[in-house]
Amino acid sequence: MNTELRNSLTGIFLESGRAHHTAFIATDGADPEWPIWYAEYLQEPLTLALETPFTKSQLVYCVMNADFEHSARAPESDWAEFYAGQFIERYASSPAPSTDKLALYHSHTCPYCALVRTAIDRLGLDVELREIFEDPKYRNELVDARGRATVPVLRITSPDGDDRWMPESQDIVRYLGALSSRS
Ligand SMILES: N[C@@H](CCC(=O)N[C@@H](CS)C(=O)NCC(=O)O)C(=O)O
Repeated sequence: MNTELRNSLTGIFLESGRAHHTAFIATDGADPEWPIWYAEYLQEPLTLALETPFTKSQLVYCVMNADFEHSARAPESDWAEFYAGQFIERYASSPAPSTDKLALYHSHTCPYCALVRTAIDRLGLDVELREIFEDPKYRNELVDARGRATVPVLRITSPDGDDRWMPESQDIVRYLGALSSRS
């Protein structure tokens, strides 16, 4: 993975943490509206680093989601490094996309999944569809990897067998759009 970008994002998150602590020194860092503060602070540096025009509301959602994933999946790990990984997974361009294998974990009844399937059809991409209620094996794979069965999730498998699991219909559609415009 792109080490330079990872280090740069980790630095941005660490710096934001320090700035937040300074701003809320009187309450020892306590701030019930912390996602709003971070969204404001991070908008410019993340937009520049990831070349993605983030809105503040998108960042509120993203930092809350990164926080949730950090607590659920890797509470012992360094939060700034974890957030950097999350943002790279979702927003950085991925190398050699045409050699990655794509599989969508989805369900027929989920409207968010329908949005992704429509995008796949429109873009004419080769994505294997894995219905989690038709085949319990797929549901189990998803729960093993992500700790929950929320769909849609795009599984991106690199030629050397490394997996990335991308949740969120909008992120998936954006990612697929970027893939198809590069091919
Ligand atoms: N914000 C998510 C929403 C995904 C979502 O809510 N999926 C529902 C089905 S439509 C689900 O999997 N719910 C069951 C669960 O979370 O375990 C997205 O846009 O992908």
